[in-house]
Amino acid sequence: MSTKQFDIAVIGGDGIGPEVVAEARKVLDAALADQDAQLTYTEYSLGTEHWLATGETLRDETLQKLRGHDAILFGAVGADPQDERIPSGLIERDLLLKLRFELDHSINLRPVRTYPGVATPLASEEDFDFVVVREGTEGPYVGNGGTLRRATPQEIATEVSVNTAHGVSRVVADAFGRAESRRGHLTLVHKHNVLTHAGDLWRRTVEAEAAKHPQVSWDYMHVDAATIHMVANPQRFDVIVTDNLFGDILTDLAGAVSGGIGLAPSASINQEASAPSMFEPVHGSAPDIAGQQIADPSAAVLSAALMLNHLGLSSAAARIESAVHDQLREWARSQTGHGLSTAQRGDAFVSRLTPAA
Ligand code: GGG
Repeated sequence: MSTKQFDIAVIGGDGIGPEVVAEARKVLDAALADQDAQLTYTEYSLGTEHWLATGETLRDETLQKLRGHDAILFGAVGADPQDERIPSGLIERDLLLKLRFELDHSINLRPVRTYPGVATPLASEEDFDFVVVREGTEGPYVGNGGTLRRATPQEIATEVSVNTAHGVSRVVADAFGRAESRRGHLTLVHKHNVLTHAGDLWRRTVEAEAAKHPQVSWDYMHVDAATIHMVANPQRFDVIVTDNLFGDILTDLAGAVSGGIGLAPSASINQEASAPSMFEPVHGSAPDIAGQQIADPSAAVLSAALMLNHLGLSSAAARIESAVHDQLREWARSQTGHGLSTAQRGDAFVSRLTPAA
């Protein structure tokens, strides 16, 4: 039996990113031990420290090297807001967003669910399970805008939201495909009553795609209404498709209502497989708790499971997901999870892994 080799780029990034990614690697290696698949890792030290040391965020040569990997395991980025040595948002834009744009991560996939035994802040204890398909390469995140008369009372700042027929149609097609293989319902979230130009394109695109998927029902929801439903009645969602900005904000809320942002995984997918896809927790770098070994690695570990699924290693992915779910349930039942370090949590997930069939 020949062993399948996968070449993984690892970017721990800033703050708690490297800490949670180390646990994801630990669980990946344990899940694949004695299996016919093996991951090799190349660490890329990118992020705030790298910028402070070199003045560079992501060199073209580094980007080229990253293109050669099978997947990227990513931690988190974002400098400490108190750190005046680094311009605000520089690393997010010039590293994370640049990677998503350059590697054409058109689909930012963010599964949201309740976890067995894990309390949510919601009044209802009913479970829910939906997926947000966030557009990943357009919207207001493209950096199209400018400032005139900066720092004067006459200052003008613009931030243009770019929505192309190509970009919108590919994410909408992906979302309908997912709805088809799930519970058959799609919700378009936008704000087309005021963002009329982009909203019109999104709505017409969904209508056109819906005609190809008669078995999928769909509805439309303004983003403000979606925030209410996500808190009051998240069970109504199956697949949400939305733009880059709305998806970013909604999935933080979704993480919070599902039991905490520390449990929320994500995948940034290149649909054509022309470049590696990237797998990262939804949470950011949390500089206030960095280096203390108190970050929850669950989201990074669940993102690693998404990566295995993407690489076709679905049974190992399922074993990791079950290990995390079982351990979260056990911590909730026994009330013993609170004082554990990041590494102890990773160890516990490893110990919960069932042997491969
Ligand atoms: N692990 C995700 C992360 O580092 N997030 C920081 C952030 O600012 N993200 C913006 C985005 O996901 O678009």
